[in-house]
Formats: sequence, structure tokens, C-alpha cells
Amino acid sequence: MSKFNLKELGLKDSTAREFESLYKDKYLGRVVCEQKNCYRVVTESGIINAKVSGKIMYDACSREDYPAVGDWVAVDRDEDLQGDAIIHGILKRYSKFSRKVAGVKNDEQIIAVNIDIAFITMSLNSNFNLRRLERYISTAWESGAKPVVVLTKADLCEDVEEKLSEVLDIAIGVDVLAVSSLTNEGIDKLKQYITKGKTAAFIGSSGVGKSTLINKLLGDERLKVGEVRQGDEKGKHTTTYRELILIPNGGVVIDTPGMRELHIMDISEGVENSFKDIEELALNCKFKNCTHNAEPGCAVKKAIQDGIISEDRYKNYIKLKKEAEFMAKKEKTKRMRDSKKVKVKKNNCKKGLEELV
Ligand SMILES: Nc1nc2c(ncn2[C@@H]2O[C@H](COP(=O)(O)OP(=O)(O)OP(=O)(O)O)[C@@H](O)[C@H]2O)c(=O)[nH]1
Ligand SMILES: [Mg+2]
Ligand SMILES: [Zn+2]
Repeated sequence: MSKFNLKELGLKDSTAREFESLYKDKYLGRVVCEQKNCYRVVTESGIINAKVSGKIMYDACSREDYPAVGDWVAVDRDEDLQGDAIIHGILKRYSKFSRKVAGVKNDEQIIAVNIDIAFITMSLNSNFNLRRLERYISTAWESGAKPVVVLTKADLCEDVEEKLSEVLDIAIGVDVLAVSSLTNEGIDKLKQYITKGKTAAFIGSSGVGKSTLINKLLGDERLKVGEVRQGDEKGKHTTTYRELILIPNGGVVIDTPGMRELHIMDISEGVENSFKDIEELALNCKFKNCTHNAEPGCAVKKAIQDGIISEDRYKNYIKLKKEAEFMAKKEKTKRMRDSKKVKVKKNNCKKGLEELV
């Protein structure tokens, strides 16, 4: 008898079809948690421990080639009584929210995959920052998930309406909610997004109340919630790993550890989507290649002068565009390097075979 219904766990028809065509003698499961190369995977029969196959490890060029929380995977068993099950393949991802690892390396860190909604959480007190929000929204658009802004701790804010309108001005085409886990304001609205079969991830800085909100949705205190520092109200990084949680009578949510900074990968398309207002204005510039600096007939500069868009928003747009372009170049070089690596691996295999014959 099945314990879990995979559709309720977010399984889409396309993924189910892909699995059936590729893996005849395997079981389908979803990664709920990952800790030091050890995965917890939910299948129809229950939750099991699993590891990746040697082939996945051998073929992997980067982090992207390993399973992440939210992934659908093909496992060899649906029980782990005789030891960890083996993950033999990762099904195609329909969305991926990732960032660049902090520091000089350009490695990618995957925050969540196969999510329908990215709840961008920001508190209405000291964590409130429109420029940071633009960065998160751009990344969310790039991820393929629908961004929804969740402004938390409404009970601690005296000018909710004003802040809401500031956010609505910059979050073009994005739903924005103000919520409070203390007074329950906005919680019903939030619940409407998390319906059966949908997957939503809570993403944002530490201490904004992501785990508290998920506990609200669960109706119990399952997730650990932490204090915030006195003074700047920064969180203490209470959640330390990503986890996928089934909401009774609802969909699936992913809790994520609070981020210090969101370093971006190549999110060029996401930036274009987030800053549609500026992109559209730029079409009216006199010169096609206008850099919106000092050219005559610049529609963007005029909009700034007329107060239609703020100078800060414009500056952030330029900054994000440059960062994304830089990362695009880096990623291109890496892809070329990886394809060479794959070729070398293939040649080595061939050589190995030839020597055997
Ligand atoms: N006043 C008020 N406090 C809240 C609200 N939501 C959360 N808090 C408090 O904020 C603190 C941090 O909450 P968490 O849920 O741990 O925050 P988090 O975003 O999960 O933080 P990390 O796990 O560190 O990323 C806790 O002390 C909560 O009680 C709210 O709506 N109003
Ligand atoms: Mg947390
Ligand atoms: Zn211009």
C-alpha cells in the first residue's frame, strides 16, 4: 500500500512520463533533504536514505549534476533496510533557484529546484530593502518559478501601506503580500498559493520568519525557530539545511537557511523581466545603442528627471545587468572547459575498452 501520493508531493505528468520512459526497473522519489552527500528521498512507500551512484559522481562536472532538494530522482529501491538506496538518475528540472557561492570561486549553489512559487520573504522592519528585493525578484524570474513577495512581521511595522506601495512600484507583475505570524494577518492569502501538487520555497535573509510561517501552515511547531539579535534584528541562522515539507491538505514547501547575500549567477533574462519598466523606456531612446548616460534624447534619463523611476532603481538595474553579464562570460568559459572534460573522460573510456579487447 502506498504511504505517499507522488502527485500530492508535486509530481508533474511530464516528469512521470520521463521517468517511465527512461527507468523501467527503478522507483521514483523526491529529494526532501540533503546533508553531506546523503539524501533523504520520499517514494510512494516512505522516506529512505539514499546516495548517488558512482556513475553520477563520475559524470558530474559541477554541483548542478548532483541531486538537490526538490529533485525527482530514480532510485533502485523503495526501502533502505539493507543500506542506503542508490540514486541512478535525476529527472529534468522545470525550475532552479540558485546563486553564486560567496567568494572568488564561481561555483553555483542550488537553493531549490522544481518549485512553482518562490516566496521572497523580507521583513517589514529592519530587513526592508528595495534594492535587495530587486535582486531576489530577478533571480526568481530567472529560476522559472513564479515570484511572490511576502513581507513579514507586519505587526512590527507602523506604515505597512506605505511600504506595500513602495514594493508594488518595483515588483512589476509580482504579487505582494503583507503577513504577520503573530496576528495571522495575511496568512489565509498565503495559504491560497500552496495548493495540492504545488511546490513553494521560502527564500530570504535570516530571521525574517520563514520557518515561523511554515509552522503556521503546518499548524504546529515542527521547525526550529530562532531569536534575532538585539539592535539590528538580524537572524542567527537557525535553519541550517534545506528541507521539503508536505503541508496536510495543501502542497509542498521548502524551508531554506537565511542568506547573507544573494550573489547572482547569469540572470540576464530575470533582470530584463524584473526591470520591464526601464527596458520599455529604453526603446524610446533616440539612439538604439544608448547607454543612458549623457546621450541626447535619452528616454530613461528623462524618466528619472520626471520622477517616473528612481535613480536608485536605475543604478541597481545597471549593476545587476553588469554582474549578470560578467557571470554569463564566466559560465560560458566553464561550459567549454566542462565539455572538454567530458570528451577526455569519453576518450579514456574508449581507450580502456580498446585495451581490454
Ligand atoms: N513580531 C513578529 N515576530 C516574528 C514573526 N515571524 C517570526 N518572528 C520571530 O522572528 C524570529 C526569527 O524567526 P524564524 O522563523 O526563525 O526566521 P527564519 O527566517 O526562519 O530564520 P533562519 O532560519 O535563520 O533563516 C523568531 O524569534 C520569531 O518568533 C512575526 O510575524 N512577527
Ligand atoms: Mg528558519
Ligand atoms: Zn537612453
